[in-house]
Amino acid sequence: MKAPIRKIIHIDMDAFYASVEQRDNPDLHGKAIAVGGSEKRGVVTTASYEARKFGVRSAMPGATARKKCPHLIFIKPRFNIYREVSKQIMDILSEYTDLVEPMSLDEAYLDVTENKKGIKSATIVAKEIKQKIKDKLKLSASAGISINKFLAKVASDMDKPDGLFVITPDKADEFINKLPVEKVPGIGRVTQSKMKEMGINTCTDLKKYTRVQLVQMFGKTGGYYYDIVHCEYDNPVSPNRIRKSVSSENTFAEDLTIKDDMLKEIESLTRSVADWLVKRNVKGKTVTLKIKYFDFVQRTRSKTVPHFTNSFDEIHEIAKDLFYHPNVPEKPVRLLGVGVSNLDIVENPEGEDQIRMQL
Ligand code: TTP
Ligand code: MG
Repeated sequence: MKAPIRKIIHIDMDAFYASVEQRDNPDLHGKAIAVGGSEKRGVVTTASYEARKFGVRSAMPGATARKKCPHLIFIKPRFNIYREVSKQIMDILSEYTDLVEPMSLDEAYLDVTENKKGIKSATIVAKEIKQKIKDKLKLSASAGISINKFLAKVASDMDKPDGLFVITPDKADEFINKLPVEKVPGIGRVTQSKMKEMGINTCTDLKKYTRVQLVQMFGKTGGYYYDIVHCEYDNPVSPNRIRKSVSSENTFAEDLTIKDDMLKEIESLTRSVADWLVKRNVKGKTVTLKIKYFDFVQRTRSKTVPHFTNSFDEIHEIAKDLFYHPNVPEKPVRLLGVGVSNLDIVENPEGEDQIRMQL
């Protein structure tokens, strides 16, 4: 018997940190605010929708944000509060199903094919959830509803803020065909520009390649691209997965032979790992550098520090130290990777215990 089509919901809070701040301080209602630092090295974690109108964005340096929006109000983040609110959100989701997979503080997947309330329509479940979040927490969420996690996530972003967007099974193919690659979760900026160079702009363009070709072109993630564009992606919603590490690695089109190029690469890999950690307010104790040489010989070396960190500078220093390890052979390098493990929280990854970011 064919398995029933799954009903997956992706919930993502609107301007999460900023909305919590506006909720808790009526003076901030309707105002352009940024959560984060305005000082020299400060970064915006997120901005209220009022501030986004001026071009203020997540990960933007505070000084740039101030220039774009001179009346912007900067608020210091209160991570403990966001964690608490996150727990309350996840509790609401758990009223409907135990198949809840939190992806970060403000985002989760639910499989409501079978649900605790016996509601047939996933759209009705999503509406109820949004209303509960509004009533109980005075916050707004966007929901995406579809047949797999990939489409549900894309859908939740279609109608933000306070959105509700459904991609029904019969419309899935048509939707995927039109989807530009920059909207596909997991296709980062570097891959996007690689795809653009190859004339791949939409998922229809990706469909022109076989699975084997995509794997040859993009490594293991090529298989994921194949699955999502052909609607064969069916990674289940998996509660209680523990994320043990985060890493970022890159295989080069041509082996690197110049030390400076390797160091530049290590810097950019460290940047994406540190960004990931900072975005989620997660820290780790162990930094690992992975090097694969042209002859496929692989070395990994790690260093553990006594305290938790997610500082780019600190992780970068350690990664460079590991690179300068006296026994590192001087041979052309085909792959470099930087990872951080021994994390201070339990998180739910997409897929394996170890998540690898796409560069
Ligand atoms: P997002 O869901 O990406 O953003 P958001 O909820 O603020 O806004 P949207 O309505 O577009 O969903 O991230 C959730 C929270 O994670 C966000 O409120 C703050 C934090 N965050 C960072 O700290 N750094 C970042 O670069 C991003 C993107 C988010
Ligand atoms: Mg959000």
